[in-house]
Amino acid sequence: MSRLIVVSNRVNPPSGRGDETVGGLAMALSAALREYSGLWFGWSGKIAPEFTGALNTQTVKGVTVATVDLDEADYQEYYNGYANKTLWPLFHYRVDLAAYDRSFGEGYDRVNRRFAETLRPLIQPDDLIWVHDYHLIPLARELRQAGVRNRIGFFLHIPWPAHQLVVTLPRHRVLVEALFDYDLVGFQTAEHLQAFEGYVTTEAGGQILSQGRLSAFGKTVRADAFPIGLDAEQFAALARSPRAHRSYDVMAAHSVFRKMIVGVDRLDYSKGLEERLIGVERLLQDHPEFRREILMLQIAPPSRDEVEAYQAERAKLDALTGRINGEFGHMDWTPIHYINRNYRRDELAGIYRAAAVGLVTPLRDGMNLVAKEFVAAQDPEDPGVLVLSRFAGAAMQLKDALIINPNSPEEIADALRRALSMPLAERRKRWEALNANVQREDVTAWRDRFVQSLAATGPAQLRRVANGS
Ligand code: GDG
Repeated sequence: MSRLIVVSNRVNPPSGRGDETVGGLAMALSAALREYSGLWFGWSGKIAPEFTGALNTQTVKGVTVATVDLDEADYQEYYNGYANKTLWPLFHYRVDLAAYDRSFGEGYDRVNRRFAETLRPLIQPDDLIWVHDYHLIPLARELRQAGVRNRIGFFLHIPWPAHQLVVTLPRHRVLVEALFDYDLVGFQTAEHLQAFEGYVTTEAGGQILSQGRLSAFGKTVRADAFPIGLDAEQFAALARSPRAHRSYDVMAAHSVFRKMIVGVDRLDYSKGLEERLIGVERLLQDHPEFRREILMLQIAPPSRDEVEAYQAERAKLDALTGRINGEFGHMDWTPIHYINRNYRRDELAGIYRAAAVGLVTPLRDGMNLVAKEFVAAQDPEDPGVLVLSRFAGAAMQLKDALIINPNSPEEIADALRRALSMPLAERRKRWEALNANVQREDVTAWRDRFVQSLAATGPAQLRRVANGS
């Protein structure tokens, strides 16, 4: 009889109040943990004077959560360092921003070892363990060394890059070999899976076996694509909630006689925010008929603002917004509304619904849930149009969006022009196809497929609690 243990860098289960503010992933994982009577383990987000390994365990809305504090060196070397200054830029094709500092790699290994040591006593013999994201790639290796024989799966939320990029990482073989200590490795898209296979066959001298298995380093692992989805039905319901109505009304009143283009992103250089603004600028330059007719709302809550590259990105966006507004704005019209604030999820849903165009332009993105949220929030009678970068994992599924290359301001401007002028019948047809995909391939389907694939790598049966949801 198995339980499910989820491990992620940060742990953020629903609080019991105001679930509208909790992300879909947290909700979906919590639901899985309730269903499989499991445990969620990770960093508390707190920094202690020194690492003690003391566990803080509590049960929140039926989900048992166990967290551990890290120390300052862990935070700087593992989190700010190897995770956010080395792996994140490299895996998003920004070799120019990737920092290689020996202390970062040491901190990364140390925290993974500390996680393994702290988690080890909580594991029961047939628990399934599901590890999330680039912060924790070596966790299975550390658990195996501590004698853990359970089935362990890993899901990478961000892209797996082409092998030519992976090899720019010092000790890349060690990192990739660590993935072979899992039973199942999941990627967002077939493209990321193929890139991983490319590394295994060309760099590691490995082989692609049958049934999604790969062999290298004297080990085998199952690897597959599991595109993550949205809590789609819930999100569509959020878009009809009172708070969403209020934010919808505010935006509708604000953009009266104008069409709104919306962007929502963590302030991150991978999201193509500069390229997006330059695309809007190009629309205003090349198509003066849209001046005063549109309004771009960009919500960009700051993230990782201790990392220099994020500070630099913020400064560039401040300057770019000022330039475009200065050039095109009038006393009664400001083309770009750029806001570094976090909104509630239900407010976001209303904002998406009030927009004529959702503009999603990452230069690289594992999936991009904003694109799916925009679709789920639309009014079926009068849906907005999604303009989506081909470099978002979501573009593999959302083929009825207007797909663009975000490096081309002309392509963005052309797609915006087309979206802003699109007849209702075409908008509806495209939206229906997009929404069918978003609703069908939702977060529950994703999570069940992953957990079942992991369970299928071994003999134990998952125990579902009788009234689990
Ligand atoms: C990683 C991968 C992959 C944004 N602003 C606010 C807010 N958000 C929410 C969005 C959305 C989430 O943040 C962002 O999700 P994304 O998928 O777009 O991107 P990452 O944060 O980079 O996530 C990504 C994802 O993992 C899941 O696997 O898709 O590729 O990079 O849900 O709505 N939420 C609230 N207020 C805001 O102001 N409440």
